[in-house]
Amino acid sequence: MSDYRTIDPAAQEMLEIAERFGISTQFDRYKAQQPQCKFGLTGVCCKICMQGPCRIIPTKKGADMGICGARDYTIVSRNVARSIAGGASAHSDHGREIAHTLLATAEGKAPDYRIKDSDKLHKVAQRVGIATQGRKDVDIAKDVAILALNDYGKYTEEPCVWLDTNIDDERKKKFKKTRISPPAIDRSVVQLFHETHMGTDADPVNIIFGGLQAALSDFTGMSLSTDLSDILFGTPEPVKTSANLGTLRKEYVNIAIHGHNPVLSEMIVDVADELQEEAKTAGASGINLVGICCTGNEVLMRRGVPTATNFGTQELAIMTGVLDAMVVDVQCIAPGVQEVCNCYHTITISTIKFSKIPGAAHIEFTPATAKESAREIIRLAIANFGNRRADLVHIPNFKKNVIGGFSVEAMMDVFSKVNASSPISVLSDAIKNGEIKGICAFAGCNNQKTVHDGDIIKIAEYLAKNDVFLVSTGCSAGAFAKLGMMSPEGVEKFAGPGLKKVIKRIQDAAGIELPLVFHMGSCVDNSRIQQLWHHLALDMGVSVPQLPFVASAPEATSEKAVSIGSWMAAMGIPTHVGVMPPLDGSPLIFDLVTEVARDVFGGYFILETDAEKGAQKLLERLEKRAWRLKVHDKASEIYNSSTNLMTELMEG
Ligand code: NFS
Ligand code: SF4
Repeated sequence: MSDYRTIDPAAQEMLEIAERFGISTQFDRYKAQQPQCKFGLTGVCCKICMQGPCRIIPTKKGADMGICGARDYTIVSRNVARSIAGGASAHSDHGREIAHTLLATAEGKAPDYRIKDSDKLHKVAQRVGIATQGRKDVDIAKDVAILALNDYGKYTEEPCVWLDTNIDDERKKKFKKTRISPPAIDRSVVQLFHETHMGTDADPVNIIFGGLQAALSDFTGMSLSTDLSDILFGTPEPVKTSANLGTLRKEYVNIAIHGHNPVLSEMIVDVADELQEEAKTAGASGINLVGICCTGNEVLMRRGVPTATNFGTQELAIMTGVLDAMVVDVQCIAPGVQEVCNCYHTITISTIKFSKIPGAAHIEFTPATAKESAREIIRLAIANFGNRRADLVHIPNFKKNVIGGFSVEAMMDVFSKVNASSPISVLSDAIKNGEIKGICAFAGCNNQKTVHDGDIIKIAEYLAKNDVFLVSTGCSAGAFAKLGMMSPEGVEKFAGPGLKKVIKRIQDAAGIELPLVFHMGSCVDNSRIQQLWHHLALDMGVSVPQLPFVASAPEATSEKAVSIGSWMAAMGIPTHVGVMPPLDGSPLIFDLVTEVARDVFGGYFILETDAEKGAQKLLERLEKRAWRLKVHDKASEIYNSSTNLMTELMEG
């Protein structure tokens, strides 16, 4: 096959098998959907009321408006805003589940969970203003959980705690002035659906600001999700593991955990340890767990579980013929996995009341009966081991070393070996002395509109060569892990001289091997990336829009990616998206998010589908911001002026 639509060699191998057996995957169905509807692609299709769908045709008299009179800019902004609401719902509902689990744990109603990271509990409590002195962990945890749940539905107007305690004063003022600080997570999502209902808001700028308010509530939900997950399951520390389909093992009962919420996957990991003997009785050598998508990232970060693959290639894991169960919870589970299961012995097991797939087995999972359900799930996988068909077994002999587990705490711990009094200065000093040009965070998904994993790797290679420090989350992190860029070999192969020097310096001082791309977790852990830039900005004495820090989602796909990108831009980060979002049907909205946003927030979108150009633009932004920092440092030295006054006018 010459027209590979992935650069992952293991996936290429499996796609050949799919072709040989005539098994339909996302790759085939993308082709089958062509040509995709241009109205939808550019965002000018409206079907929010039953008079629709209305499509904007600028050249046709009368069709330049919807039936109700909505213009292209109203329709495009409404559609984008509704995507943000979808993303914010998914992330924040995931966070809510964790908060409820923490509360139940503190109240003794979830006996299988415990507070694993007391240190983080105390730090979070102090940050959000909950007393810790002389109090028991369970009491503190209860207060923290209730305060977090309060961010979802409080009736007062003060800012959400998990937003307010994570940003600097400059951003607080900015969000207040632009009126996008969410009153509460749920309320901002509901309000946005109201705002974008037929015949409510027609003002595109107003709608986009409503969208940004929901995007900040998305941030609020994910930041509390990360905090409370760390409290319950431990804050990630550097860990060695491996990635790609070669992590599946023929002699073992292979179970893939796929989806998002560690409330389920942590229990599966615990119980798998317990049930190793039962697997042996069934004739296997033991149980081999692998992760897919963000659950993969969660259990890689905390437990060192290998990653099998990411979003675009999830179905291919089943085609190895050795996957005895795919356990899923919520989000990013392609229903197509069940189609592939129909051709193999693999059972997909759904676990959440509101997330089922026709044809899949369902074993309900609740925090109150966590281990019991986890045992039942794993036993189903063990029982299925004997149903394998030897003639269908094919495991690509491809896996890469991974060093992951870089929470901000872990990173600072490692950096502290270079600079004990101010670990974060390891990065700010390297920026100031020009060894690195800045930092780029890779986030987001796989998207069939590009070559799977291709642009993620291409852009990272370009930036690494040009001395940009790289961090990553989500399915981008999956790509780096699978293809060897989260390893010391990646540093040797791809880092420019300055970046190599910095990584080596840290590595030598800390006495541990370091990767080229630092794995910071799942998509909700983009909150860790925010923490990194927040600390860096404080350390450098500037506000976020002056910081040489950019983000890139070369293969953005989900609504969650839209909401993450939106809060990143609102926080002051130039954010590259490598797939055209459905908004170029309105030149006004296109300008708003790529240009006007820069003047208002300092952050904005770089919409560029050509990877090489995207990479160049990201580097340019970093160089420009780094240069401005130097100019302003020099000027403040000469004139002894205060810093922020100078740079107030130099954002973006
Ligand atoms: Ni993020 Fe995770 Fe992957 Fe995209 Fe989906 S798994 S939350 S949305 S596809 S990166
Ligand atoms: Fe058409 Fe207006 Fe209804 Fe949208 S809201 S479908 S533009 S009539």
